[in-house]
Amino acid sequence: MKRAILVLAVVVMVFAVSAESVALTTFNDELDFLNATGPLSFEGFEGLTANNSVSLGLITAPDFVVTASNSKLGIFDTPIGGMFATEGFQFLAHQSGRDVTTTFTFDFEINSFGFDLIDYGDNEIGQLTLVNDAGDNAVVAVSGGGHGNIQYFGLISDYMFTTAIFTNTIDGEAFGFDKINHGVAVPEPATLCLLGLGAFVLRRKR
Ligand SMILES: [Ca+2]
Ligand SMILES: [Ca+2]
Ligand SMILES: [Ca+2]
Repeated sequence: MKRAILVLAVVVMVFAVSAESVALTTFNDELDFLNATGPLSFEGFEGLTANNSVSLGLITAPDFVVTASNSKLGIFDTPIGGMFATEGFQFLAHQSGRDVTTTFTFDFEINSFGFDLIDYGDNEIGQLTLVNDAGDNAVVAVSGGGHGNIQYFGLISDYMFTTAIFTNTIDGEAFGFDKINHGVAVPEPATLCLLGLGAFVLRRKR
């Protein structure tokens, strides 16, 4: 009976810590993001076949697929229109447009997703937003960056998701992705500490 009460107490403590955090944490620095998540899977598009044309509706990477509502995706191994690889030689490009979506669908549930966004918003006024199937919403980038700009965006959700949908509001806007980090972030240190304390108390009581 005492043990059951202890378990309940630990669960309540962990829940109290979780309830304080927001549903979504975003990052604009890759190092900050990776420090928060711990090791993640990486995709830099180096193993995919470069078609050097924005003519594809579907791109398949080892852990995810990317689709576009206007079917203007491509894998490039050479810079084009201010877009270029930020790792290796290859990157994913999307010749987007107003209200066009770019969708990443992962093969496994994840809670962490980060990437370099290249040459977004150098055309006209607008923004790029993201929603996922955990119900999170975020503004990924707004216009104003110069030709060839690089912006980092990372998010850690409190919930697991498999789909992330980007919506762009700028006419004729092309942008690229590289250095995709994705996977499951390790629990926060405070939560780990409480779980460890709970296990310790239970062991002592046995
Ligand atoms: Ca690359
Ligand atoms: Ca450009
Ligand atoms: Ca652009």
